[in-house]
Amino acid sequence: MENIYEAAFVKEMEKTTANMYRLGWDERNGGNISYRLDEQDVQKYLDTDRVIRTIPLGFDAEELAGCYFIVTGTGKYFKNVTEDPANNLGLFRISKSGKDAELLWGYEDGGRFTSELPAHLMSHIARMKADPENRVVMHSHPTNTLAMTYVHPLDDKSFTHTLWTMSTECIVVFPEGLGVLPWMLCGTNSIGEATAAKMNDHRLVVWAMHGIYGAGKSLDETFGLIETVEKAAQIYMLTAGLPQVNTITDENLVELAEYFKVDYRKDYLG
Ligand code: 2HA
Ligand code: ZN
Repeated sequence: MENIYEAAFVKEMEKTTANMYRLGWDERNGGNISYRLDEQDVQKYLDTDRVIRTIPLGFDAEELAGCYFIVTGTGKYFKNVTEDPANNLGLFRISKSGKDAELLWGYEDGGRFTSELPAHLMSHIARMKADPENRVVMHSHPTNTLAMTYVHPLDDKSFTHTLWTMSTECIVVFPEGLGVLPWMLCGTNSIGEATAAKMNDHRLVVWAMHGIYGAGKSLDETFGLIETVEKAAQIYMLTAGLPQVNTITDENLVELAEYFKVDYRKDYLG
C-alpha cells in the first residue's frame, strides 16, 4: 500500500485549497470541494473493504452508488488543509443504496463532509451526464463575484453578457455562460436541486450574495474557470459607476467565438 499523504489527489486538494485561501476567496470555513476518484487509484492507497464509518447523506444519490469522492469537511478551514489533510478532508464511497457515505479515510476528529454535499453530488450527477469526464465540483466565495451580485441584475443572460465584455478571454473560457440563482438558504437539498438544474447546461453557477459553483474535469480546470470569472467581476467592480467609453462589442464576441471555435450561447448576446 502506498502512502496516501503522497497521493496526487491529496496533494492537489492541498494546493487548490491553499491557493483559494491565499486569494481571499475562502475565509473561515467558506468554500468546499468534491473530487471524484477512480477505484483503482484509491486502491493504491487504501483497502476499500475497510469502511471506518457510515455517514447518512440525507438525500438520494443512487446515481452515484459505488463512486469515490475526496471532499472537504464541514466547519473546516481551507487555510488548514495542507498542514492537516486527514482532519480537514475525507475520502468516501457512496453506498449501493445511494443513501450513505462509506468513509475510508479522513475526517479523523469525528467530522463529516461539507454541509453543501447535496449541491455537490447533485451537480456531479448533472455534469457527468453532460460530460462523463467531469470529476470536480468547487464552491467558493470570491470577493468581486460576490460584490457583483449586489449591484448587477441576476439573470443568466445579462450576468453572462456583462462578464463576457469584461475580459477578452471570457467567452472562450466559459462560452456556455453562467447560471445565476437568487439568494437561497444554503446547505439545503433545495439549493442543491436548483444548482444542479443550472449545471445541466453550465459549468458555473452563481449563488447571489453568497458565492459561486464551478465544475470541471480537474481541480486546475475548475479553479481556472472560477478564477476567470472572478477576474472579470473585478474589472466590472473597478469600472462600475465610471463613465464607460469603450467595450467589447457583440461583433467582437462573435469574432472571438468563431476564431477560437467555441460553441457559445448565442441567445446570451444582444
Ligand atoms: O462550507 O461555504 O456554503 C461553508 C460554505 C457554505
Ligand atoms: Zn459558501
